[in-house]
Amino acid sequence: MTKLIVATSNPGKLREMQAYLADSPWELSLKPAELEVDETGDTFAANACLKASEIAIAMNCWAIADDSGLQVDALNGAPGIYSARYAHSDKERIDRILQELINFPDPHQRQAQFICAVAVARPDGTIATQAEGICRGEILTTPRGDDGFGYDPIFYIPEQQLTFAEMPKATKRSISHRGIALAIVSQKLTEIATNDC
Ligand code: ITT
Repeated sequence: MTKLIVATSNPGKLREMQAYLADSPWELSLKPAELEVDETGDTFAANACLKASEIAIAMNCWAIADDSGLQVDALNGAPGIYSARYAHSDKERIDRILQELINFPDPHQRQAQFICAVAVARPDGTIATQAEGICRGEILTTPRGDDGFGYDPIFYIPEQQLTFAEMPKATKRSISHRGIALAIVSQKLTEIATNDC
């Protein structure tokens, strides 16, 4: 089994990525906490490639990274690539979004989407494969649910009548931005493990 470093410091993401990749023919290993990458890209894809590449080179190993975030239509796509830097804690980030949407009370004014870009880098830092997933929903006026992480308690999926923080993990996995991106990448990872490693 070839080792694949999961290049994230976000425990919520890590849990989800491990679940998606549980059956893959790769031995997953977490990046050391002290290895941090500056997210200087101006797109989710650029930042995912940057994180995967830099960690791969630093550890001389295959690496997978995810750059993701929330885009709210009424806020012209904010917080977008700044989702992690929008405030200091998950609660403060949620409070800021709710405050900024205070003049948009109707669900149709509160449309939003999560985006996830995933990239896999070879030990020399070149990108072997990448994919993007999008999941559309609405921002609630108050948080609901205790599961998940980040903005999950305010992201509501009308078809399920549940927020990401209320739905079973398997449901989030099947419809989420990360699930869509990782479904594509994990198929590629199986091919790479068979042909290139
Ligand atoms: P790494 O860069 O170390 O992976 P990070 O938390 O800094 O961790 P990002 O820069 O990609 O990751 O920021 C993503 C932000 O969007 C962060 O605030 C997450 O909590 C949030 N986010 C991403 N996916 C999410 C999801 O499925 N549910 C809720 N919030 C999510």
